[in-house]
Parts: sequence; structure tokens; C-alpha cells
Amino acid sequence: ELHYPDHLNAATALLDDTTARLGPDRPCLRSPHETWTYGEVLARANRIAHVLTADLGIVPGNRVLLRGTNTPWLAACWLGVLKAGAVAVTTMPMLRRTELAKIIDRARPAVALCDEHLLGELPPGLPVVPYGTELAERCARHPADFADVPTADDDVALLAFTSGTTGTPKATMHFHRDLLAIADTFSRHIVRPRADDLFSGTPPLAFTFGLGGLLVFPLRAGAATLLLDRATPKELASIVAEHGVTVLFTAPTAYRAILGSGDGPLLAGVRRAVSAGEALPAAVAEQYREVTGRPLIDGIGSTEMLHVFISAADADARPGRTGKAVPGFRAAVLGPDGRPVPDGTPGLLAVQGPTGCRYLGDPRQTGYVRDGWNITGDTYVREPDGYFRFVARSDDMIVSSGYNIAAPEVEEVLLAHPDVAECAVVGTPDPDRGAVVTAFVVLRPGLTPGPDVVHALQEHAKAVAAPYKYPRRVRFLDALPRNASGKLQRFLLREL
Ligand code: 3SK
Repeated sequence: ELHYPDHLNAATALLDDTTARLGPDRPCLRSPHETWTYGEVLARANRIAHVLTADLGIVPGNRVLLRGTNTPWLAACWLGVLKAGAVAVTTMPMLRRTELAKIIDRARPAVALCDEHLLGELPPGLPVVPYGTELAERCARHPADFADVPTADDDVALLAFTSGTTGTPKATMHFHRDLLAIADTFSRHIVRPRADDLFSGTPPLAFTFGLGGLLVFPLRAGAATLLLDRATPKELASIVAEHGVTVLFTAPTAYRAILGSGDGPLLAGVRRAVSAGEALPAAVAEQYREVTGRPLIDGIGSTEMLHVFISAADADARPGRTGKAVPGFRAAVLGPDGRPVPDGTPGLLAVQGPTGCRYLGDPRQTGYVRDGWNITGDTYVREPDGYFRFVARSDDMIVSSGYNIAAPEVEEVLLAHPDVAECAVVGTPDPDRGAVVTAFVVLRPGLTPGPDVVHALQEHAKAVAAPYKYPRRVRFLDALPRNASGKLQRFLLREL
């Protein structure tokens, strides 16, 4: 069992304590062009905490929206927010104005720290400090030390948004102690990092898979992390080889693309490669082991649980199975009555552990927590040997190239186009992306389907929502399949 002091600030534990333990000169945050040592990151995060408190009037418990791609600045801002006792509200850098407006409406941040190149989509009305030049200038006016706010271990440190199945974003609340718990369970027992490791990978810090894997885990271990503001699988493979990355976090689609293009040998120096965000095909796990000589570490986690809770590494890994409950967590497969089903029977994957779901503004935790179990949206089977095997996503969430896309949200976007009478969106299998967003559209009377209409709908979706959500496949129907009571039969669309 994990024990943390009653007064705990995760940023103090991750940054100040690690710096005191290992010295200020070790590399901490890197980009392909620069390296900030632990001492430099500490000074920068402290100065940011001063800017927040002294210049912007932030007090403990205030929320601070963060918007940016993965860079040392974004990581330092996240640490500065926690040091000030405030709550980090992380947002995906691709989000557009209407999506950000929904998040701002839910989270009510007092201020935003935003990459100076991404200011355009921020809705008006929220005070913003651009980071890059302006924040650096403000930082220069403040001292390099700061007395971190002595938050309680169960004070909220992070609001992480998940789009849910309805497309209405829900905020999951995570405590200071939760941030350490993910490092002291999954990272400590399965990833097993060392202080001389260099972490890197692609998940945004706004996705808790990336926040844990690319910031919390390396800092807890005293290691360095190479943050990439963008990287195709090809670029990722060359960066890994060029910079000597030893711990890699990315989605199965990226591993598949790297292996498929013949770049797998560039990953030979990676000691620990973690795959999560979507189901890992057994063939990819097997090919990875053949090409690199090491097994991939598969895992399933959720934004609600903060990070990975089922996984396996090394000799414990079994291709085609996600793994076993991570030490510190309990997992079960439940039937419709909420009781565990016999091994070998599909049911809802449920988990308990040191982290757990608390939705902002939903004291009843509707739908997610039942009898102390956090019910994930996935259908799983527990095999008699205790390993868990993924069967299917139980809801309408489409997982495409590691992105979670809520079908109803894309439908809403398409329905706003004047040519669309009706539409339904599903995920259809795709060898490269796992699934692609596929829209079935009924056009308004008198309109004729064709490539120009497809193009217009795709451009409309890209302009209104984050571009990764646009329907890559568009098909036209005369009517959507509905049952006698008028309910849409999505399963029929998946078979078309
Ligand atoms: O999707 C996952 O498996 C995952 C893993 C770690 C953290 C968050 C998520 C959603």
C-alpha cells in the first residue's frame, strides 16, 4: 500500500526533492534543440509560480488552463501551476475555439498560460499570458526560489478532460497524491526506469498517458525527457536513434507504422517501450520482439484512473493479452448485475486502486463508479491464468490512431452543415489507424452525392472541430437504419 504525507505538493516531490537528491546539473527537460537541467527547470517553475501568484493574483485552488504542444515550457508551466497550489487544466493543442469554450465553461479557469503560437483559437474573455517571450520576460523579474504551497495530499492538482460518449467534455479530478501514485505503481513496477534513462514519445501532455509517461515518470526517477512538439512515426524513429532514447511511450499505430516502414531497427536502443491508448494487435507485439529483441510493454489505462492499471512486461508479457492488474490495483470483469463473471466470459472491465474516478460537478459519479468499482468502457475477458484480454470498446467512442473521438460530437458537427439532413458516425476498421471515423450521411432533398460534397463536409469538420476528428470516410445513404421505435441501429452501419 502507498503512504504519502498529509501535506504533499506533487511538484515539490517531483522536482525539488529529485533535484535535492540527485543534484541540479542532471538533464531534465529536453527538446530536440535544447536541454534544461533539473536546476534550470526548478528555477523556471519557481519563477512561473511567482508570476502566477504575484502578477496574476492566483491563489490556491484557482484553475489555470494550459494550452500548448509538448515542449519544456509547457512542462515548466504545469509544474509552476502545481507549486502555486493551483489546479492545472490541460487541453489538447489541436482543440478549436468551440471545443475550448466548452472546457472553459466547465473548468472556469482564472487564467490561461498559452503557447504564443496557439493564441488564435482561445475564446475572448479569459486573461492569457502567452509563454515564450512574454512569460520569459515576466519570469526574469522574479526570484528563482519559491516556497511551494503546502497542499493537502487530496487537494486537486489536475483537471483532465475526457470527451465521454456524448461529446460533452467531462473533467476528471486528480489529487496531488494520485500523480505520485501512478509513478509508484505502473512506472515503478512495470516500466522500472533508471536515473540515466531518456524518455520520449508522442502522446500530448494533455492526455494523461503522455503526462505520466513523458513528465511524471521521468521526474520521479530523476531521468530526462525529450519532449516533441510533433513527430510522425518516421520522425519519431529517427529521433529515438539520434538522441539515444531509452524509454518510449506511443500508441500501437505508431509502433505498427515504424515496423511496417522498416524503421524498427532504429528502436534497438530502447530499453522499455510502452504501448497504450488503444488495443495492441498481437502481430505488432510479436514483430516488435522479433525486430528489437525486446518485448513491448502493453497497457490499458483511462483518463478516469489517470494512467495504466493493467499491464505486463518482460517475461510476463503475452502477445494478445493486455496483462494483469498492476501492483496496487485490482481488476475484474463484471456482468450486467455488477458481479464478476466466470473466467473466459466477456464483461465490463472494472478496476479499483489508489487512483480513481471523480468527475467535476458530478457527486454521484454517474455511470462510472459502481460499488467501489471504476467501470471502464471496455469489454474484456479474464483468462484462467489471470491475464486480461481486450474484446471491444463498449461505447460509441472511436479510437483512431490513439485519439479518442466521440461519434456524437462528429455527428453534431456534420449536422451543422447546410447540405446534411441526417447523419450517423461510427468507427470502421482500418489497418493503419485501428479505426477511422466514418460518416453515413443523408443529404437534403435535391442534392447529389459526389466527391465535391465529401470534400466540403470534410473541410467543414476540420474547420469546426480539431482536425483529427474529421470523417476520413464519408458514405451516402437514402435513409439511416432505424428500429421500429426510431432508434438508430449503429451496428448495421458498421456492417455496411
Ligand atoms: O487509453 C489508455 O489506455 C490510457 C492509458 C494511460 C492513460 C490514459 C489512458 C486513456
